[in-house]
Amino acid sequence: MKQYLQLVQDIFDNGSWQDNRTGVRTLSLPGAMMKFDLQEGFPAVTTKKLAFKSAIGEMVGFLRGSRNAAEFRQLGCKVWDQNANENSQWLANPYRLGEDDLGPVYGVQWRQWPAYKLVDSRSTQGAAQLQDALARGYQRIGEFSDTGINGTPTNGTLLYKSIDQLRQCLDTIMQDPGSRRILFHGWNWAQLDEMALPPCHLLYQFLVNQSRREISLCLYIRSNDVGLGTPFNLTEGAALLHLIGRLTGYTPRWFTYFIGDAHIYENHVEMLQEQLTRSPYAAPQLVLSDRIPDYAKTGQYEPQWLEQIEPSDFWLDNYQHHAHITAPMAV
Ligand code: DHF
Ligand code: TMP
Repeated sequence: MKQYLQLVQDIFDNGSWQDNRTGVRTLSLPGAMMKFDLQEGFPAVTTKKLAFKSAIGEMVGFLRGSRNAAEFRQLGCKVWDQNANENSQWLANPYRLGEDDLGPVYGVQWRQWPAYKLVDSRSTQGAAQLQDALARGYQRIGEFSDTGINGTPTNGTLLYKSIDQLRQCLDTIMQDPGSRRILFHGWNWAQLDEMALPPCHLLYQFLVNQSRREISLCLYIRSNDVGLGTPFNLTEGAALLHLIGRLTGYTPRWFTYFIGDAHIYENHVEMLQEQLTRSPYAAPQLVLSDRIPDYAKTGQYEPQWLEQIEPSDFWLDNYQHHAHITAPMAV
């Protein structure tokens, strides 16, 4: 994986030292991008042993809407334990539901984004709006009033429903593949204060090429720990694109990975310098279990597989890698 090593080198060459909430300094670079052709192979890091099963377990937890480190552990992924149970600020957060809770992180937002709708009392169409919203699954909560930035009062009837963003993306890929609006988002302002960690990978956009029968993904990560986080996030994004492609009948093609703050923690410098001395191996291939229906073969759209997927449905073929190395995670 040349691009990963190039990113590491770029941060060493052009990054600057920054302080942050964890107390472990980082060498940081504002803005970075990597772009992978998944037809050329799977973007697994080869200059160390990738904890592939752990990364896939994390992704499966997201698909199931998990918010609890114990559920991730059951899926073979221990990486959330520290964020759930070892950060004193989070331990003191009144929204924390107890041992192992993470708050409404990734999966909750992906599958159950809490959405509110206000039927403005000034609207002459209030009754029609209310009826329309109720018909689309919103529940009426009560009356509401607020004062906006310019002192204009807003009041009316408040409605609520949870939105399965990921399912909506799949449905749109099936129904309107030319859409440029097939995306899901994790940055929910209303709930950032209820989370153990605000989302790092937060915007996923799918792009369909109908004539080539290909699907691509653009992923935006606001903050990326290049030593530990990036190898996982690359694995998860690429595996998700393979899965969505399988369920909707498209071949996974371009995976474009954008980073806001790309950083190397001070205590990861040695691990990454060691990786720069190693030559990357050819990319492996991702294999998805035959259990997962291929829409291109069956013609049956079965989105319920998003919840039925297991970590054992994914494996890497021809994964050649250098020796295992790791480093501590900054909490
Ligand atoms: N905090 C920080 N500071 N960096 C992160 O990357 C991060 N990632 C989180 C939660 N909080 C975070 C979730 N993802 C590891 C990998 C991904 C991850 C968290 C931790 C990690 O420690 N990886 C080790 C061990 C993996 C294993 O054996 O399961 C590695 O060597 O890859
Ligand atoms: P921050 O919220 O202060 O940016 O800290 C989050 C840290 O976790 C930061 O180093 C980025 C890292 N991270 C990833 O790189 N990838 C991930 O998937 C997660 C959850 C965190």
